[in-house]
Amino acid sequence: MSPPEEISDEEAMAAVDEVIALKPISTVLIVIAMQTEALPLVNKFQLEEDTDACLFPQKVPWVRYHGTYKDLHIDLVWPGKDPVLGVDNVGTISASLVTYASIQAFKPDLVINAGTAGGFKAKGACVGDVYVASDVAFHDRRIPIPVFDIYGIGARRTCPTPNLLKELNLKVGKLSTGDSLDMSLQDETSILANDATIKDMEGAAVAYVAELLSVPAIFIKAMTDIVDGEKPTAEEFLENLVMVTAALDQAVTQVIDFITGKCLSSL
Ligand code: FMC
Repeated sequence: MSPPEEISDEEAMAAVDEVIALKPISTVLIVIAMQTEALPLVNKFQLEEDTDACLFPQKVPWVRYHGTYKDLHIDLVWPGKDPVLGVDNVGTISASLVTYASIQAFKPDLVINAGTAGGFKAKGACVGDVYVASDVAFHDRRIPIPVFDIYGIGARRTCPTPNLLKELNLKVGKLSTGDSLDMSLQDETSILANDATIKDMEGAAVAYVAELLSVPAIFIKAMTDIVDGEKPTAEEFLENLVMVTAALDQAVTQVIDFITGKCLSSL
């Protein structure tokens, strides 16, 4: 009898990836930053708020909604509100923590980070547009030491979804993430270097955690404000938040409908 053929670790990993890519997606984790963005989706998918105290550490403000929609199990998580200030826990830190804890607890096949964002009109973005991010990177992690500089930017390609993009009428652009709603001159330089069309406060952080835990992730971002426009960002953001959330809600529903019954390799 001939000895079994040796395969390298890389070949074994590729074989595992192929099996995963061909497995139908059954569990999706939706990561959202703000309550205003989360609630329409909770209603649309008829999700229930979780009361199981053991899933997240005690006393954290994170909120999980869950349910089954067209055979797909959906967990939707939102990092809740600051217990003292009462505002949404936006930004990279809360997004990373809740993504990490949720992937560990719910073992999703796919992560969807959905939210509002700013867009650049110089790249063709308009208020109300919904984008799928092709790439993500950070714009406020400047480490001017060789190689650390590249680490700081943290550029990543997102999970490719050519069929989803063909089928749904969504725009595609690069996403740049930082922990500020406004934009300093240094941030602007980095955003230009990242070739970004979209600017948010969570995407690249969610991408980092998803990659760390080997879960594919996609990013759906609806434009509340035009970063290179005339209006002050905070004012424009607040003015459009509710209206743009409806566009986000519609796009996420289309994406979930598209995903249902498919495997990763056919997205
Ligand atoms: N810059 C950065 N973030 C945002 C933005 C902009 N012009 N418009 N909307 C956002 C998103 C962020 O990701 C936060 O979750 C929230 O809206 C603003 O605090």
